[in-house]
Amino acid sequence: MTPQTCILYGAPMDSGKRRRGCLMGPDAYRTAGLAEALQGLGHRVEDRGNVGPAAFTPAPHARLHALEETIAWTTALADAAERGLQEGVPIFMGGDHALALGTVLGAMRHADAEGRPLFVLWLDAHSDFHTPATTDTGNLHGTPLGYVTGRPDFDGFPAIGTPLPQENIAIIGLRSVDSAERAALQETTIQRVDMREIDETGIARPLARFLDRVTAANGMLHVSLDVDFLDPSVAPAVGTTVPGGATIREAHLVMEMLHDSGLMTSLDLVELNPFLDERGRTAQVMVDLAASALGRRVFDRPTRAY
Ligand code: HAR
Ligand code: MN
Ligand code: MN
Ligand code: MN
Repeated sequence: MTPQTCILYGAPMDSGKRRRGCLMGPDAYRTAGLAEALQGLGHRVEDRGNVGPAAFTPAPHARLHALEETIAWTTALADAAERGLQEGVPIFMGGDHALALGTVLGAMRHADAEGRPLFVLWLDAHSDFHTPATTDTGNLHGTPLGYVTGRPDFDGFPAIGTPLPQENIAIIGLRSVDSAERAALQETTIQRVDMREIDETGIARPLARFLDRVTAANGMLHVSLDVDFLDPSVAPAVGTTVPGGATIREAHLVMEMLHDSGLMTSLDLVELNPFLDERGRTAQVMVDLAASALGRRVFDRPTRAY
């Protein structure tokens, strides 16, 4: 296995939705031993501490929750991702999924500078394809894929430059898509893999199809892993549980295939809400999944039993 430089950033962002607790995520990942697990695989690991939002003035908005704070985080996290990618594989310990507004933007800037295309793998029950105008909850964690693909109405957010091409995105694990998102998604070339397809064909086939496209394009690959990709029975610590999610083995297979592909250049671990966890088991599962993406084999000892 090729040793890599893993750069950990805490992103205690909690502004992407109303239910609080994701700000405890970075501490839970540190407590569960993420750095040690990656070090144990032979990687060089640096924990750069926590990122914080750029300066902002809170201004109540009629529909959108914590808009100004979310914009401020987006600015700061885009910078962190862009810098981290220059030095290694940045791993963002979230924080809610709104953090991907920034991390994907930073990855887009980096890929642009490298003259390589960026691909995004979104592992999630949800499509997170809203715009600030279409979200019915006002929770901006439901919007990052809308933002990076250049959908309208992201007023006040950093300009994205050239949008991420739809065909460079795969969403795997879908089972909760709002009607406005569904209508918009149907007009796109985003590869959408729902739980039914996973049940019918297995998870490896659609993932391999996507990874082959990344390889063919010599692309960089940002992976965004939402806790609710997993079934709530194995990953209860998330505010937006949806039954019928990926099993531990399906999730590990995805991570193992990512490692075998050698394609992943950055990673988000998002939506962990330690306030909702049971004796740290969800944090532990997420640490094990991250370790699998970085080379842990299935016959290796898990970080801790769960
Ligand atoms: N679609 C719903 C909404 O907009 C739920 C979004 C949940 N998004 C999270 N989890 N990032 O994926 O509120
Ligand atoms: Mn999400
Ligand atoms: Mn989700
Ligand atoms: Mn393997």
